[in-house]
Amino acid sequence: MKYFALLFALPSVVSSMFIGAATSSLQIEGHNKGITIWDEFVYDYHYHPVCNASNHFLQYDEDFELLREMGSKEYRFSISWSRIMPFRWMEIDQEGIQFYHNLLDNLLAKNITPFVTLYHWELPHYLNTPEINGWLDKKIVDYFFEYSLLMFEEYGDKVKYWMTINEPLTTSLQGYGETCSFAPLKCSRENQFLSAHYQLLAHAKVGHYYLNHHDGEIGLVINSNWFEPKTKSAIPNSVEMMDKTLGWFLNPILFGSYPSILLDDTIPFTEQEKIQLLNSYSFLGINHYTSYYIDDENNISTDANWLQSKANWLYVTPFGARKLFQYIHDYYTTTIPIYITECGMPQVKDPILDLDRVHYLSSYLYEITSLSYDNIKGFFVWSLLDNFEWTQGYNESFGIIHVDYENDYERIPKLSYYFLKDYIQLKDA
Ligand code: PNW
Repeated sequence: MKYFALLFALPSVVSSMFIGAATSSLQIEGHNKGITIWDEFVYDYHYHPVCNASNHFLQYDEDFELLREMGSKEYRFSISWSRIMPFRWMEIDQEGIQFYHNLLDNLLAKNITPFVTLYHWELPHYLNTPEINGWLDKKIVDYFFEYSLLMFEEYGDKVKYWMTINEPLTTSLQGYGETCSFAPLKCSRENQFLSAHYQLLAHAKVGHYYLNHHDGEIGLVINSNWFEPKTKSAIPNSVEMMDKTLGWFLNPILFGSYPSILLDDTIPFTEQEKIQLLNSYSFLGINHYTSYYIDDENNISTDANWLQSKANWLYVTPFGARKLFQYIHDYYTTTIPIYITECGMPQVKDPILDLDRVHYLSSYLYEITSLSYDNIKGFFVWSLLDNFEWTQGYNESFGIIHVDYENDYERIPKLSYYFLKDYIQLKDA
């Protein structure tokens, strides 16, 4: 199948930015070991259980074969802390260790470079107890550090690109703060800022250590929407909103301090913490999905003309992708390497001929590459497979490959998969 017609609108294929695909452990693997805070959460609040997710645990070879056939040479996935130590702290499960060796060996044999996230939200339940209070407890910084050292030792020869923590903003807002809808649902204003603080310290300690002791790259994965000022006079509100979201996590690692708008709510970093933060990364991971308007009264709104996705928070707003990366470039005047670690959408209806997703990906790629920034090195589509979308269970599919949950988890590539295949082929030609 060929869809070259779609590519006429895409001079962006001359960009050197690579196209990869991303997933996370809990969302695709299945056959989990141990209990995570998400298993407890979906049970307690009657959300859909994780079950065997996309059955990737058994079908990874087929999945990576599809990725290879698409032409991708980069793949982002995460290690499940709870598969490594399912039941007790430092009680290591050899089967779990071996599973990730198998994944890595399989990828490397297919010439695919692994980008590995150490933490993508599935905290083992024994680290969220009255004794160790998850991301609200300073002890978590050392737990995360020791777990990470073990991962570097075990997989360091095979992995040269690491990411510490996925979307600390989402964890702090949705798991511990004002949006209050995700595990572990321990929400208060104080917890919102405390959980962010410890995630930043955990990232800093691990990133700083890695860069001093290992030969490879490491970064934090920060998610950011774009807030478009509705009028010229709303620009300061837009900047303030960007500071409160992107800046909450980006300022600490770039400058060693929180943005000034957050100083009343946050704990200052010590000198030693600052040094660690400033030397904790060699690239930035940015997850970007959507944009909103912000007006003079700080109201957030959307536009009736924006194409909607199945997720109530996600609109198709390609202009915002360009503006976000322009903003990072101009406001932070940074040219450190950036990987777009997630970008994608769930269609309202999700047929195999997923034209909305093709539109989303082609327009976002066009806008991003039109900037011609050399430091934007790669783009990982979210996601390789349909998967477990947290509180939405299996109802919101982000995959470029359909998973038939009723029919032995059969994989069927969607049109967007072939679109990316052609896109990569044309780029590499
Ligand atoms: C990210 N929001 O989560 C996660 O990294 C993925 O695991 C997830 O599947 C993907 O994006 C799609 O949702 C987000 O409400 C969840 O703004 C919610 C939001 C943003 C990102």
